[in-house]
Amino acid sequence: MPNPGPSLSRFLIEQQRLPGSTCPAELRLLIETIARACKVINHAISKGALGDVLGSLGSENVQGEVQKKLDVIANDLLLDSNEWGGHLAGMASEEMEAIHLIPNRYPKGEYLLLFDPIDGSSNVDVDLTVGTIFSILLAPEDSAGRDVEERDFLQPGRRQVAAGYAIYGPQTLLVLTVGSGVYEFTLDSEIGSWRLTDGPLTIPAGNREFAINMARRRQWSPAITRFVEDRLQGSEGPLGEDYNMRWTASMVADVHRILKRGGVFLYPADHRAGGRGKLRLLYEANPMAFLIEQAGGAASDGAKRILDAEPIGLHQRIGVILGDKAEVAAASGARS
Ligand code: P6P
Repeated sequence: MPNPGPSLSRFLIEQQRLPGSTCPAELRLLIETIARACKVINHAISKGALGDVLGSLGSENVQGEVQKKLDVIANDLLLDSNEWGGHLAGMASEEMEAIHLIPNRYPKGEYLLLFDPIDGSSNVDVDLTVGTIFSILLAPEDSAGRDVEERDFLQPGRRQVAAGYAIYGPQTLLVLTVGSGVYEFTLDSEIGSWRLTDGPLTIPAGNREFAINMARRRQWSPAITRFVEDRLQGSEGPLGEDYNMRWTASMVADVHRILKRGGVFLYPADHRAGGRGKLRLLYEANPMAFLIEQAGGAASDGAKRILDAEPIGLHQRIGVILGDKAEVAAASGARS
């Protein structure tokens, strides 16, 4: 990889020119708009206390979670940046109960954008890595000529045309797929340009690292309990090898680590919350599952492929096990 590699725009234009391209011009322009918004979000995060962006608003979002100032700042930035471009028929966000329609003063497009504006936002106040997750769908053909409705967003993840995340850590990165592999761009903040720095990414196999919140152990299924116990026993147990554990409380950070060095992430459905788990299907699990599968990994809810899950609600939750194929299979009940 030449360092620095091509800019995001040049990369996407070259993808657009490929025979059988999965990145038409309208999608390229939409992704460039999202990437520009993520640069502004990155700037807001980096100011921290100097920018009066830390702390909570005292309100709760539709998830019943305390809203951080940056949740709302990032949400509004993504809405304002994307609603005028003419690429979208509508948007949906973790921070908004209902979908967001494109104002009539702007042209409408054929795509639907779903996002978690700041994933892991509780980490911001303690200067830990957070991210923005996004998923892009095509609006159903029968929505042409009418306002889109929530039901138009309820598409299985296999219908995504693009997905990605920005990760605001020691570097600021954009990781993206349009269905032809996963590519990483690093923000050159001196010139404000995303530059290709890695890709196509392939999850390294055999990395013995698992990511799970051990504090929820009493709510796990027997299969998950056995999977984790086997790894905790390490070289003294049935696997005969030691494992390491990581938990960042930021899905973007855990998924990025897995894309770059392997391992497995688990936020399984547990006995609370009706057994559906914590993570949201449409704007967390689906985009991450698309990226992981494009990088040669697997993503399951513990029983079936996440990308085949048929959504029944905009904010529905789902169990998530993703990363190294063999580890996902083992956690989904197949004894490793
Ligand atoms: P817990 C952040 O709130 C998030 O949605 C994911 O980014 C993260 O993986 C998970 O929840 C952390 O959950 O229960 O460990 O705080």
